[in-house]
Amino acid sequence: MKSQICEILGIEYPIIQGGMAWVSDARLAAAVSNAGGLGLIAAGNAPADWVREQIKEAKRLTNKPFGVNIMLMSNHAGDVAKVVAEEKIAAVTTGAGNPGPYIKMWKDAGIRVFPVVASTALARMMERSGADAIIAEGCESGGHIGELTTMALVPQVVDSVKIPVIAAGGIADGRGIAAAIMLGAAGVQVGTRFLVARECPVHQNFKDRIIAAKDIDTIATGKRLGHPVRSLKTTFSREFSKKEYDSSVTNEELEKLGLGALRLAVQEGDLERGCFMAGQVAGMVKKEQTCAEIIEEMFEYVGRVLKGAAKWME
Ligand code: TUI
Repeated sequence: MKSQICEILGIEYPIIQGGMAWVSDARLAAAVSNAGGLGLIAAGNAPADWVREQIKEAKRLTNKPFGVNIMLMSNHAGDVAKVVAEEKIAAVTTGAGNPGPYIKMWKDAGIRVFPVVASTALARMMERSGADAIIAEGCESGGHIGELTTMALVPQVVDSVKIPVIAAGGIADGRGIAAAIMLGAAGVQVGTRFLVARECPVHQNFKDRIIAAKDIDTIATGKRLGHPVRSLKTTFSREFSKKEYDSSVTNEELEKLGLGALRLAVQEGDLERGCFMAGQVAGMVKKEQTCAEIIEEMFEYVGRVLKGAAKWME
């Protein structure tokens, strides 16, 4: 299956691995790229030196294109932006902000730029700033989320820009990819399913929780702080949610509660105090597989679904 995204990036399948802070390192990124997708190292809140090391490690582990995801709320975002330009990686994706000020520097370095947006306004602004494609991310996603669902957002972004659109949020199997194509997307971004990839370095408790999750087992918290985050329902997220509706708890106290909770989930597997960011499709993710198995299974199914779609026109 070829799309404009495959041509732009020189990859085999139009699938980008979601940039997951604390999770997506060189090992996961290289495994996804070696399997024919675009793997990403997530910079998250990490300092620029860590990102440089991971890029060098990924270059050792794969000769296929890979990228870096930059979380723009990070204090290190500016330094990381420079490092990726110096290292001349294939692509940059950005999240949780407006990457406008960095786009020219990345384009001058020959890097493809794919901003993640949650609205048509930012999508249009990014196209004007020189983005190569837009990742339209619905609120089914894990982690930091916008307001609209993938079903509502993707076709509206497709109608707003001329560059290719990649659908993100709520996609875990071939049916999701086929649906994204029907909405006008040229590719997909997948996070949650890669969380349980064999090559994914998260704590086993994190994988076990994803595999055990049911449809209604995620919750969005942090709306009051202006940055809603979707994670699995756990002691931490239930407690956070309760405090969010308690007017005697200050915003500072809430912010403090959230600090470090993602690292505790990813590295320590802390079931009490960890924040296990995951998308609504966690309930569809049933087993640990290699990145190659995940990608091949997803695209084999897309072919079958799309061929079967013609029956509706008989
Ligand atoms: O960025 C993400 N997902 C993330 S980032 C992250 S790390 C984090 N940890 C704690 C609190 C907050 C974040 C975990 N998950 N997805 C991409 C995404 N970007 N979704 C929505 C947006 C977005 C939202 C508003 C992009 C731009 C935007 O507008 C900014 C502006 O200035 O207009």
